[in-house]
Amino acid sequence: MAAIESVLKENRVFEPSEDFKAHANVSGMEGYNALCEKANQDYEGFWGELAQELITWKKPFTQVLDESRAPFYKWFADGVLNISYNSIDRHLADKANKTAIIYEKDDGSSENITYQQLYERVCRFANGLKSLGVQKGDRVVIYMPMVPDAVVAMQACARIGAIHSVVFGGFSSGAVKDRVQDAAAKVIVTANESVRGGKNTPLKATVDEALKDGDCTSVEKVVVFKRTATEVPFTEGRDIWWDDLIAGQAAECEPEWVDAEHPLFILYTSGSTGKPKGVQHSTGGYLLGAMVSMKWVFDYKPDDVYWCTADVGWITGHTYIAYGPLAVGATQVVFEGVPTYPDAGRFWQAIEKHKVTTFYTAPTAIRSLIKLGADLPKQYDLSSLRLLGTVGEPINPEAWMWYYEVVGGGRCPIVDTWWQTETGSNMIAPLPGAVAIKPGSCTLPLPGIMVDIVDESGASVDQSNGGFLVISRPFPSLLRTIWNDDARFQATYFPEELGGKLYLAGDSAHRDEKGYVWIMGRIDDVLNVSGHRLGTMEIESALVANPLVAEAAVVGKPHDVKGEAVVAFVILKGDRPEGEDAKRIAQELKTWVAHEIGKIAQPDDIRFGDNLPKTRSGKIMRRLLRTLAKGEEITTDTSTLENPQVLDQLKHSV
Ligand code: 6R9
Repeated sequence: MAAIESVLKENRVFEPSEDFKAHANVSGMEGYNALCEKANQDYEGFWGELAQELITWKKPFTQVLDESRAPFYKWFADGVLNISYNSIDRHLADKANKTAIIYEKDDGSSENITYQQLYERVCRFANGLKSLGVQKGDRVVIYMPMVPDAVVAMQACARIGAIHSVVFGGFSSGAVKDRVQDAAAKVIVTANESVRGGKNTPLKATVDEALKDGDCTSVEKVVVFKRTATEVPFTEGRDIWWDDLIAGQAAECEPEWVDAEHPLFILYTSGSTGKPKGVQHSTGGYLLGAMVSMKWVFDYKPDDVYWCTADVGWITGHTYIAYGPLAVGATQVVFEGVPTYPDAGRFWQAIEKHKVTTFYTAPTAIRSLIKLGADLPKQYDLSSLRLLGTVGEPINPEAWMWYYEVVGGGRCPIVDTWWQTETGSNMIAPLPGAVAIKPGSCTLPLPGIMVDIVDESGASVDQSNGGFLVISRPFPSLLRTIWNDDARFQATYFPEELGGKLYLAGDSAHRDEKGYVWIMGRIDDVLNVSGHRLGTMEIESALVANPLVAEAAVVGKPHDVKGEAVVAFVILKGDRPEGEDAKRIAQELKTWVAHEIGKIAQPDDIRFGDNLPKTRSGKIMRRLLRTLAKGEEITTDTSTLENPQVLDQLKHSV
């Protein structure tokens, strides 16, 4: 609770500077309030006008919002568009030679790609996909390193109306297999290897492993991008090199015009129960959310050099790399490497080199860079920066102040953006030329986003009381459903208990006297490790899938860099191991989880007991496990426990 308490006591306020305000896309609270007022008075008119202004439609829409099948909302449903056309083609008339992507490679070299070149690369690859038989509505899994070609692959899918499902390159073969099967993907796009931090990691081999049992019957082709010179085994008839696929393909490809509601992509994310959910996004509403936030939150200007450090495997990399910046015609950095290679000055060095104006990263990266080199930013010229952003988890005020003063020189507003895979784009974040910022608060909702904080019955709580964060009106970039699971979509996000009409975000929050939102944490069993969402259930299922394990419970404990670390309480089928045995098995289980899900899910701390603390009715007392994980004494009553003696065993990490 330490971080949260310090957040609660935070009372520093930073007003936008006159200079920033004067040039901002939304200027002053007058500007912000006017937009909110408009949204309040004519909600559909507000969104409809923005959609007309920002998106190029092949055929304009006549209806803004269709609520007839709530909560399966439709936006701009009879409008027809293509998001790749909106991201690239429409810029060619006046920006063909503008740099779209600055590819900052792992080794420190870089390469610029203009909008014209991006257009040709996307068209060639789109034609290549078509030549493999990929059609509108087919699913394509993209399992790629952070190279511009990952963006090319996503844009190419969008261009031909195929639905992409990007799987983060750090996920294991098990995760790839689950996602391929759930979406019944026809094609997988991967690379022989990724290059990060000077190290090569196989990707194609992981895909081979995911496909080796023959359970992924939907997959017809695997396209392999050659990132390194390393040869990889090919399966005859199935695998094809990217370069061979595009050889001879035309550099033009007529976009597939789709309805606004046509699914653009599926992105899997963790929930409290079961397997990861395939969050399904639309084309038109999603694009509008991405563009509006580029304009309002990132205050996009044509001469900006924008850099979002996320991986395209996460929603931030979708909205704020693959689509948003391109849709507004920005120049952006696409970074292949890691923040600490060759040293912890890498971000600052690249900001200096490319004269970055807008920099968007995660609190966990900031914390680790403070730890490794709080003085390093001073060695670089960061005067090009004008705006900073964070996303993924609450930022502690100490890290916020360092970011503000040392990186931003006290000159750059910080946009702390609260949103989710499901919301598609920023929901709560300061408009930097309008809203004064406070360290640790994501401040106020974007105009048109109706945020509330409610109790268990769905009633608004009094100001200053904590509660569930909800969004009370549908908005364009909201997920449309969970892939193949409408019932789970409805039950998870629009629960009957809250009346069935409120979008339940899964976070708790409270508001201060100015209405500023302070996120307190998840209300479900979802951990936030280095800004990545992990379901405790997923890790538990991975552990019990190991032949040695009888039962497992996973909780989070505070970690000064990662935010939260994974602690696993494990009961083996045999005797409780001790000494060297325990160490060996703990290591084995860590490796196992890395293999089942990916390294990011690997427990930091494993503890063995004869049993888990359970109530007499057999419920695991997670509250006690969380206390033990933190290394705190249990002071509450444990008399309802069936087996209090196990608490002592579970105190000790291996
Ligand atoms: C974009 C993204 C969503 C969860 C969300 C919340 C946490 C994200 C935050 C934040 C506090 C912020 N979260 N941004 N908490 N302040 N600015 O991260 O999507 O991976 O789906 O995670 O992350 O708990 O519910 P996703």
